[in-house]
Amino acid sequence: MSQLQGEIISVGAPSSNLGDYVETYDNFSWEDVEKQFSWYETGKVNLAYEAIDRHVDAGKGDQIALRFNDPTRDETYTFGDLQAKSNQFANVLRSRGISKGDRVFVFMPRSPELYVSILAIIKVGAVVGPLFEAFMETAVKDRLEDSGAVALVTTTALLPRVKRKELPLLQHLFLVGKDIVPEKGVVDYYKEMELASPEAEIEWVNREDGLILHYTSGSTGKPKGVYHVHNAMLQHYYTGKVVLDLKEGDVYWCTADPGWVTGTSYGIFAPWLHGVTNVVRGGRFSPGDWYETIQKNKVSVWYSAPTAFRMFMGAGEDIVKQYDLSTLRHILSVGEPLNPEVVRWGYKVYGHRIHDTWWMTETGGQLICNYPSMPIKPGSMGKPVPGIHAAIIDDNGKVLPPHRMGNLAIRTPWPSMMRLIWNNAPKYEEYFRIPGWYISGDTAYMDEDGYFWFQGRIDDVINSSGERVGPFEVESKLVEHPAVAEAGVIGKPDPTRGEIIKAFISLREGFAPSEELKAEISRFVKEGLSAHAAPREIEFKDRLPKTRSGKIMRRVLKAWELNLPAGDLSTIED
Ligand code: 6R9
Repeated sequence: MSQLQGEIISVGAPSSNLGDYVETYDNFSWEDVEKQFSWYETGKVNLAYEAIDRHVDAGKGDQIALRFNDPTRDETYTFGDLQAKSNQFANVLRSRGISKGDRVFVFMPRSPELYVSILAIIKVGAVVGPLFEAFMETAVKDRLEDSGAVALVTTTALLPRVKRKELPLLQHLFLVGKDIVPEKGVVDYYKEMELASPEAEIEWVNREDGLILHYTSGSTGKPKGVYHVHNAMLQHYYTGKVVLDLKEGDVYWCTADPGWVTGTSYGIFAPWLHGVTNVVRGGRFSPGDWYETIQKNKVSVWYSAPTAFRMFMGAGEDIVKQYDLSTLRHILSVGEPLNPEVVRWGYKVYGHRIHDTWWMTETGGQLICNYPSMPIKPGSMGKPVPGIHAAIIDDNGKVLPPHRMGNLAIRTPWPSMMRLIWNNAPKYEEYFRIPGWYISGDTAYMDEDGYFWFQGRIDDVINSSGERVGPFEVESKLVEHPAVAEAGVIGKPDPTRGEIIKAFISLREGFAPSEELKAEISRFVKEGLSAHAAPREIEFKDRLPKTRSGKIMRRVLKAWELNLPAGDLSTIED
């Protein structure tokens, strides 16, 4: 495990909002962060006001808030435009009786209308529920039903996936599209927007009032509704400052869809709380189109995911040279372990360190990060951000010393901590079963310098002949092999060893599966990491099962292996 340590990339932090790297944050206080918000003086709280209207009131109405590109649209909106449009839609919502506390869902591909809708829902004090556009019938129904949603904003194309007859509480459908047939409960989005006034009162709320409900899958059971409140804006703002390093004039691009928490906390809230230009790109991943997005929009801060960076790595260096990426200042990653190989490759090819960040839907915002002012140890998630206290604890709540693997836990509370699992108090309490701590469900260890190293989900850790093996470490090693594009590693039950390590591998362009290659890859891990970490079995696959946020679904691999049902697949890529 320790072979990754000691390797540090520490250059390249010329400027950072956190100042020079500091070891302690004795002076940190959330109250200082509160002072950044207008409600600190006025007492009037609403995240949408802080994200949009406040900038207009401060004379920045003409600055560009949103640059939207997809294969069919290329549009720019100022903060003034977003203020007017979100006011218009707020008025449309109110005309149908939508008010504070109602759950209103959005179900559409990335588009300016999606961002306007989310802002408007928040403006009227309702709780927004984002659904990923690729959800099919059951996934949509489960979430609308569980949350008791009263309204849904969707497109004519996605409408067939909404089983209205089975959802008695769903009274209003706001439809984005052409030729909408008038019908009870159906509102033509474009038509009503044209008629609506661009002026609207904001619903002032309390900091503890509902903001957003994100459904996320656990290892078992149906997806859970993770409920966040307006107070989360403290975390969004603060991490936007010290982790994303956002500054006046930045052009920021977060590649996540708002159906996932990264696409809202960091695809909407953090950048707009800072008043920077937010780039949104619709459509599918392709290395050329994505580099083109950076070049065309002059992106300076880029937040993406390991799966994308691995695909860029697979696409090679030559394509990078065809684009001007010189505007980039800061690159970040989230969602799954960022392999050291990818950090090294990014540093070589982009000239920037890719900064890993760790957090979860439940945490609402970034907690453990490589912030720009600190030296990076490739493979580590970094250190807790100021204001956050993280530790490795055992199942009884005892804090473990450095290098001992255990539960990654966070001292409660922090501003963006989830406040509820909708309709499921027992599930919520499970996370807080050890008094004073939030138990993440991830395992990790901390090194002597206070850096955290991700090991796996509790249920993914492999025990082979009494040796604990974190699948991430094996996967990281595997993708360093020139033939390996992606790898997923599971523990396969074995009568003598408890479990053996089995790797599912997709190969890079130009490599063909063979027994020789299997042996060579296994030897590569044995020689590069350790004998007990080397896969005893390898299976080549054209593609690996992934969630739409890019995580390799080890539990699906495990189900394939054991011939078991794969469980809830509502978040699988396709
Ligand atoms: C933001 C987000 C959360 C789970 C989390 C962990 C994994 C996220 C990671 C990471 C290793 C990182 N995860 N960031 N693992 N290194 N930097 O991804 O939320 O979709 O709820 O997933 O993702 O296992 O517990 P979410």
